[in-house]
Amino acid sequence: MAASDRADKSSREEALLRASLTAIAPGTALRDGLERVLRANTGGLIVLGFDKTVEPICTGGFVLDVEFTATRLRELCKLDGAVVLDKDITKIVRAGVHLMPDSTIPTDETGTRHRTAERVNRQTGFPVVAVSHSMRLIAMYVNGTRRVLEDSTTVLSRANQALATLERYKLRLDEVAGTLSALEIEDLVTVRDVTAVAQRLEMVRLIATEIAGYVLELGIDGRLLSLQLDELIAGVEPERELVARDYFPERAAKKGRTVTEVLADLEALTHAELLDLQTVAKALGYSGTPESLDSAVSPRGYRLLAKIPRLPNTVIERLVEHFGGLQKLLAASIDDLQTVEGVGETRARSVREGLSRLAESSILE
Ligand code: 3AT
Ligand code: 3AT
Ligand code: MN
Repeated sequence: MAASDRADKSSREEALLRASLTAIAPGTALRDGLERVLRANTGGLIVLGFDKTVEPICTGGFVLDVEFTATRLRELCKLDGAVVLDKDITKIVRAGVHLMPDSTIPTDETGTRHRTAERVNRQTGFPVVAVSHSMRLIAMYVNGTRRVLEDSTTVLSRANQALATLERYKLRLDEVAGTLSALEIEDLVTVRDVTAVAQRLEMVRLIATEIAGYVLELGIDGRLLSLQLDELIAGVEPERELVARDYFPERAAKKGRTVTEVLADLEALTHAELLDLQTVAKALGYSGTPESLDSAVSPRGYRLLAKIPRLPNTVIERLVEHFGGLQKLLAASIDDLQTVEGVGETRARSVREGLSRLAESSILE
């Protein structure tokens, strides 16, 4: 398989996993129904989708076409066999069916219900849920792998630990970003300072992605977590792009690399790789040798200009293009600023004042 096909497949699988976790999360009728089956202690085998790949492996049972409800699911799981739903989980299409998936499909499970669930998922691609009678748990087979559904208390305690980590990472990010601003004003930035900010931004993004997974899994029980997450990561995504654009090396641009690629390369770094500044510097487009970390660099000015209130992006673009760097912007008079298209006297004044305010508040400690 080509690398791009593999990337396609894994992003499709990720999307399916996200959709399945959302469909089965606390607060949905499906989860309510599964909890009822678990309490009724009958066990259950539920296929989350019906099409021409599912139909031929359904034998026996009853053909239904009724609206999906949690209580109907519980009643129908009292029958021997599987329940088949449509893929949007709005209808129950079959009940009491004996599923006969291809027996050559490998499975690691032992019980017949779980072996069937794994095989049907692998064969049809639809998620399959097994409510175990003997083990008292709900497992979902998605993309050929098994995920046990945990109760919200367990997931929340893990999520809260991750949230505490995120808070610490965010504090550290704010520190290094503040230092970078001060160094930019003084024109004393080295590759190491930029890389430290990029590193912290990615670490925040990584842990935020983990928490976003918990938010999906928690459904209605994750609302508070979701609010806390949004508040902590507000501005992080734009900041990643601003840093990448401020320091995108000319040399990399000449080789045909783009800022989008820089961002994708940063995103692809694992937690272990992020701990190594040289690897992060390389992703940013620098050579990444130990000496190069100490070489001086200057920002274009996107990140600091973005801190000036009510300055449209188009004007920021023109200002950077016209002046070519933050130091020239800082040295520009109101008259100089007005030579840029779209910058009248009022705007020139607000840019001038905005930059002066930033310079005053960013004094190195
Ligand atoms: P009971 O009257 O409930 O004992 P049944 O025909 O209703 O029989 P079930 O569907 O309840 O059967 O299945 C009971 C167990 O039988 C589940 C599984 O451990 C075993 N079993 C069913 N089909 C097979 C099979 N093809 N191969 C091995 N074991 C099977
Ligand atoms: P438990 O953990 O015991 O609930 P298991 O994987 O050990 O699950 P069993 O062999 O005990 O599974 O079978 C339990 C029931 O699962 C029996 C039957 O109602 C259902 N079942 C098993 N295989 C199929 C199948 N191929 N199609 C439909 N229902 C099945
Ligand atoms: Mn069993």
